[in-house]
Amino acid sequence: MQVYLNGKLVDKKDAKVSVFDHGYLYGDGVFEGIRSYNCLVFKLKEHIDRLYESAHTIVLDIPLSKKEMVSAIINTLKANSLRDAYVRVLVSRGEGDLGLDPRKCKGKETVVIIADKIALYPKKLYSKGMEIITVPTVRNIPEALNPQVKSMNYLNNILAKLEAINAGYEEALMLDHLGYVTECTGDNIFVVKRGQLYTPPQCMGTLRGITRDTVLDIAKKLKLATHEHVLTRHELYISEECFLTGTAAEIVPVAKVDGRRIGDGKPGRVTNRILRELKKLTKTQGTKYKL
Ligand code: PXG
Repeated sequence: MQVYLNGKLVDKKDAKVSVFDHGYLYGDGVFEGIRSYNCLVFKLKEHIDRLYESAHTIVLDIPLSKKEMVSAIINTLKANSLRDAYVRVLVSRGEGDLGLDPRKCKGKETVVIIADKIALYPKKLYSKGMEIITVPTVRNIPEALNPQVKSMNYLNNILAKLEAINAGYEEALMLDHLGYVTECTGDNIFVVKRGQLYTPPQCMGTLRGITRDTVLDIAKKLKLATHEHVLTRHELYISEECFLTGTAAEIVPVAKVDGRRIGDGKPGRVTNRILRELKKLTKTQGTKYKL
């Protein structure tokens, strides 16, 4: 495997970063997870824009222009001869000293691009639906660490994931500090009620997922009404269908929330319809590259 590290493609065993990198010391950095399908990188511009927006908010200079970042991603995919891949782009503050002061890292930002085969949830989850559970750890509030910033500090999500796993579930539903639904640990959440789609607004402490936006676009194309609306767990429990969205997972049907069966407990008609449309898009849209 070839890994992009600060302008060079190096062998996986040589892809090493300093222990003094503030990404390692403090989780001080940003990242993106991107997918390619049959040599088409899906929503590449959107992912790059979000990466640079996250970096802007944490005052991190990415030492590549957006155009150079696109080339670096494509070159990493080519170097690994990957048609279908999951790409992880990471930009950290770089090497500093044992102190928080980010000025010490100025000009030493670390850029890493890893392209690998994609590991999805087990196939059975897609046909049977996932059971999720609300966890005690609340989603970071935007005033503290805004979930819109896809930072390298994912402890909030990891703590929630641990709580779900400890309870015997694959995925956690995270609420905000007022008890409203935000998202799962690496996926946005949707419900269907009377044939209409509902998802929490981005100001609720949810990441504005690129798959989420794609699903909203698909729904509009299918003439389904969409609402970015505050949701409580009650709205989830009484929904006809529920599903999660994310770049890695695509669309995962949810069969039960906190032990309450959703609809008839099977992937619903609207969910399947949207999934079919998403698959069509990933086959036909994207930034093309040649191996
Ligand atoms: N919410 C959160 C908190 C995320 O991290 C999504 C929603 C979905 O966004 P996109 O743009 O992908 O539709 C994400 C992103 C993993 C993993 O290993 C998943 C994400 C990020 C990092 C790791 O499952 N998903």
